[in-house]
Amino acid sequence: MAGMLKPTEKIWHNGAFIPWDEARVHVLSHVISYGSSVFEGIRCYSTARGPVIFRLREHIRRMLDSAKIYRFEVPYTADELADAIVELVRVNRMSSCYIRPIIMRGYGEMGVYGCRNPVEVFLACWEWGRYLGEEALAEGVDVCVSSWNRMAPNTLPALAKAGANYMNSQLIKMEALTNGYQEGIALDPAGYVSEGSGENIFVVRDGRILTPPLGASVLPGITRDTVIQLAGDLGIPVIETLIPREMLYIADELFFTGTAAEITPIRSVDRIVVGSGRRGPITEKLQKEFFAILDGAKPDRRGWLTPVPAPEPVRNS
Ligand code: PPE
Repeated sequence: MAGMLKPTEKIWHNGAFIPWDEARVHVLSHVISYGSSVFEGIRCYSTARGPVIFRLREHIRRMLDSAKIYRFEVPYTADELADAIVELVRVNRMSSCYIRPIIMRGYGEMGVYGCRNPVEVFLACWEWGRYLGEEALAEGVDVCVSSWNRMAPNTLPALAKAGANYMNSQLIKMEALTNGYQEGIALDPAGYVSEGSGENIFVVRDGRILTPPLGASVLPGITRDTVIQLAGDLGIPVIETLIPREMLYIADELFFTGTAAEITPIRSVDRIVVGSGRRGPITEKLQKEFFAILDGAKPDRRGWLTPVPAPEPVRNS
């Protein structure tokens, strides 16, 4: 995750491509004071047949769901946003990248209400490497249980991927890094396992996979859904159930899922070694299946990949 953001050429703003440096908002935009944004994180992978965007439709659907929860009126359809995102990757000539669509309430009135402020839509992309460090995918990460809980039901809606939720994520992440861990696992308000600051979590025990249900204040992760489907294909049972904290310590395997984190093994929790202390066999099997689909080695059985057409050739004059 370390390293400065490396600019790409263009950012899409309300229907037009503008230069990276011109994608600005006014400091008194509604979003700055009141956190009124919803966003997505999407990955585009490089394959022999060109770049492919992973589960684009599902990400756009979740963003429009987030917007609906917060009464944003978005002046673009899902298809328009999908086309714009494909075009974004194409015009920036990316072979692989991370895509960040953002919808926010802009500049206009002050005050909490916000519904009379303009809704601004930005689509940006850049190169983003391994989220939890270079070795994380193979070696696993060391994590803690956070002293911060996820949001209580009916406070900040967890099903919405809203910018404001990430103030809670920041508390979890800052505490974890301050204490020498790579990530924190938050519990829900009842004390059951919820999720990482930016990842869903899975527990493997006795050949079965457990993951917290949506009611445990988790983001409905698209990688979470992917892993549930892939485990089904591999004949590994998955149960969505409340998970007590101590199950983390006695798990055979633990792993995070997320667009940025992909499938990252967890090798210790609160300095208690998980299983063998290295990536477990079920985690590895799921990773292999996941990456085989992403790099085109295995067929895209469910239409998860959206191809990006080749960019215009660079003309020498
Ligand atoms: N929970 C949270 C809180 C979360 O932020 C993410 C994604 C997930 C679960 C996994 O969801 P999905 O990506 O759909 O599988 N976190 C994004 C933001 C990371 C960031 O630091 O920014 C991501 O992984 O892109």
